[in-house]
Amino acid sequence: MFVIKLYVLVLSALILDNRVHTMKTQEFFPDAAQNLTKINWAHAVNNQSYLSSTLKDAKIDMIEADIVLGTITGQSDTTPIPIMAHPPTNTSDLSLESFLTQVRDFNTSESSKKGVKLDFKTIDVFEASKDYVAKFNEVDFPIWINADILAGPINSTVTPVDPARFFATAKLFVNATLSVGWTTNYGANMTGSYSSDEIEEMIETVKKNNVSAEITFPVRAGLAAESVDLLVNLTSEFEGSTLTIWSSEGDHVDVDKLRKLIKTVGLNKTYVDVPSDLKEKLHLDNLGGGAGQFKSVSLVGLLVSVLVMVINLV
Ligand SMILES: *[C@@H]1O[C@H](CO)[C@@H](O)[C@H](O)[C@H]1NC(C)=O
Ligand SMILES: *[C@@H]1O[C@H](CO)[C@@H](O)[C@H](O)[C@H]1NC(C)=O
Ligand SMILES: *[C@@H]1O[C@H](CO)[C@@H](O)[C@H](O)[C@H]1NC(C)=O
Ligand SMILES: *[C@@H]1O[C@H](CO)[C@@H](O)[C@H](O)[C@H]1NC(C)=O
Ligand SMILES: *[C@@H]1O[C@H](CO)[C@@H](O)[C@H](O)[C@H]1NC(C)=O
Ligand SMILES: *[C@@H]1O[C@H](CO)[C@@H](O)[C@H](O)[C@H]1NC(C)=O
Ligand SMILES: *[C@@H]1O[C@H](CO)[C@@H](O)[C@H](O)[C@H]1NC(C)=O
Ligand SMILES: *[C@@H]1O[C@H](CO)[C@@H](O)[C@H](O)[C@H]1NC(C)=O
Ligand SMILES: *[C@@H]1O[C@H](CO)[C@@H](O)[C@H](O)[C@H]1NC(C)=O
Ligand SMILES: CC(=O)N[C@H]1CO[C@H](CO)[C@@H](O)[C@@H]1O
Repeated sequence: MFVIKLYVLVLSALILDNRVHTMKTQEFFPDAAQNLTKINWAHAVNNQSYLSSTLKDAKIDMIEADIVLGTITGQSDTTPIPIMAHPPTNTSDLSLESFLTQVRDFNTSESSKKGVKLDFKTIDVFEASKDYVAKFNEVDFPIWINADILAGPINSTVTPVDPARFFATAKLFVNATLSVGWTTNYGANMTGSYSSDEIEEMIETVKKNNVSAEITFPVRAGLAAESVDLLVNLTSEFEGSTLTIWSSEGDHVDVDKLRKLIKTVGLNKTYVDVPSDLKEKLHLDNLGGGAGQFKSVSLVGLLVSVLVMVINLV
């Protein structure tokens, strides 16, 4: 019995070792590769009950969660470890290690599949987490590593994650998606936009750090809607980069302008992680013509009809 167990262990270690590692999001969700807005998100999955229900929810594709240094509720150990929580909370019933283990086990045993976006709130917790994440970077599901590395609108006073230290540690995760954004100060009764200085600073920071991993820029819906030209320029600076539009519950958002942003940047370059009422208002099923992919579809259609006409004539 023991020998068999040992054999199975060694064998699975060998198989794991030869595995092709962490998958790109578009390869993992091929049905959404040309329309990233099809990917459905669960946001702030920072406790065990929400993680359990999210894993059971077949509609969810990507799980977004926040990580801070803190302690596990009910445990006497007071040494801070990476836990799932949003500041100022620093206790949770879920550690990062347990969170990742559960998503990995789910991906191994279920026919459905999910990726994760890990929002590291400080450079200290990211550096303390790298060994846990490295373990799971060897497994076939998308891992996004998010941090707000620059101060952003509107004059946000939240301390950003140090960009140089962030990219130095992130270099370990060549197959992860790096999600790098700005701290924000925004809400219900506010209007504002990203400034050209803020966009320039991001372009310079990413270039300076020789990033080779895939990049997505998380942008807050209400601010992004007022920054269409700047954000189009930002994504065009980095080949293969995408936007991830997110929003807090209740944020003021100009829906028409946000639709224009998604249409201009393209459905194949825009993830949409916003509350469901806002996603419905966007009417993504009816973005209207003008996006490149619609043009190429109709061009093909035109060619086919011309061909059919020619064949009919002959
Ligand atoms: C990244 O992916 C490539 C190709 O799938 C694989 O060979 C490599 O080992 C992976 N690297 C890491 C650090 O996971
Ligand atoms: C778990 O997280 C969800 C979403 O953030 C929240 O609505 C819920 O109240 C949390 N549950 C507990 C027990 O903290
Ligand atoms: C959690 O926050 C409280 C209140 O700010 C603080 O007293 C405590 O030291 C923090 N615990 C950890 C582990 O950071
Ligand atoms: C943000 O800061 C700039 C420069 O200090 C200032 O001109 C601007 O009025 C501030 N904006 C808001 C909304 O406070
Ligand atoms: C926004 O404005 C409305 C109406 O003026 C008010 O009732 C609400 O409390 C305000 N919300 C915030 C977050 O300031
Ligand atoms: C980026 O690459 C350049 C040129 O190879 C090098 O001089 C620079 O030190 C690198 N920067 C970082 C942060 O690795
Ligand atoms: C976008 O980039 C183009 C070409 O580099 C430039 O002419 C234009 O001013 C930029 N637009 C904005 C809003 O920064
Ligand atoms: C893109 O996905 C959205 C769902 O988010 C859907 O409503 C829309 O019809 C899709 N558009 C295209 C062109 O596939
Ligand atoms: C997105 O779609 C446009 C229009 O069809 C195409 O030109 C572009 O190459 C596509 N980009 C990606 C990353 O697939
Ligand atoms: C590690 C692992 O087995 N990952 C799996 C996650 O789920 C997808 C879909 O079932 C599989 O293709 C992966 O191999």
